[in-house]
Amino acid sequence: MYDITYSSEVRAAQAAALPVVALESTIITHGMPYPQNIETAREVEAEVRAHAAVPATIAVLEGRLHIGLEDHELETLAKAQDVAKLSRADLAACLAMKGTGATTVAATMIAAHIAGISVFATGGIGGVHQGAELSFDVSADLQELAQTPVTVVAAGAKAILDIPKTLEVLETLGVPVIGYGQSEFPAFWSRASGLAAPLRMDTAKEIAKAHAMRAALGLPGGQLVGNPVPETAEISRETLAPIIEQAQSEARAQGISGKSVTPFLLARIFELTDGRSLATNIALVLNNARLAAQIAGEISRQG
Ligand code: PSU
Ligand code: MN
Repeated sequence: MYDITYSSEVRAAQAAALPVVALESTIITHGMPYPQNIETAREVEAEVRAHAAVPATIAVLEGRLHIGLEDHELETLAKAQDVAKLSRADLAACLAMKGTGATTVAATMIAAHIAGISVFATGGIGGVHQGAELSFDVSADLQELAQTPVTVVAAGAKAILDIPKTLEVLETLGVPVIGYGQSEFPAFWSRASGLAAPLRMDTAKEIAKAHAMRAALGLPGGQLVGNPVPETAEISRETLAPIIEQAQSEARAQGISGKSVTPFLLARIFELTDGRSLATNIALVLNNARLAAQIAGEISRQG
């Protein structure tokens, strides 16, 4: 029905039952500017390999679902303009119309599950936007965590979101939210959010066991692991608060809505921090790739 292409590396890993980590592509096309996006994508893949797993960056290229990209495909995607941003609602239509698109957390989870991949590393998940009580802007990432059995490693939720409401919705949806190595839920650029993580685990092994336990119980859905950004790369909440405030008021003034909100805010925060937010973003994605590789390794050992 649809065309699926595995990279040579992922195909070999799966044939040998080696651990594989899924990676999203929206962060490449909509989350970071060129050329830092391609440099980061390559570094993240290298980080997964350095921790005994194989990376599978996921995207739709000319109507084919790709599980793992060859380097030239990664490069093409990183340079492309006007690539579609694919969430759950968009994936089938993009394949049907032979389009090209980058997958968000939600669409990457769907594709990872189709490909039999249990663990996925990203930067931050989508969530409940500030002002959602009026705009109804709640990322499809949250619903996806409720229904697709993939463990997602993120540095928490971006401070551009309403983090308390995001945690409430995840609780309602029955999604386990795990603080890794700390009791607080991290806030992407900052280690602290001021909010407790509902669960805490200190090892990849525990996270892998909890992943398997949900399947054993017949529970659908995945887990969200909040892995705090390394201390050396973090930007404090106090520093960021006025910058986020400014970016948000500009978004409101310019009538930015829907899919454009997250990319707009990320780009403005990058400018307003003179690029510092990007350095932090890169550090936290690498940190998440490392932990995801360890979890994937534990899952395959517990097999
Ligand atoms: N994390 C980043 N940069 C990003 C995103 C996450 O560091 O660009 C993307 C992810 O793909 C996530 C999406 O799924 O933003 C959420 O978008 P929305 O709020 O429109 O659902
Ligand atoms: Mn949205």
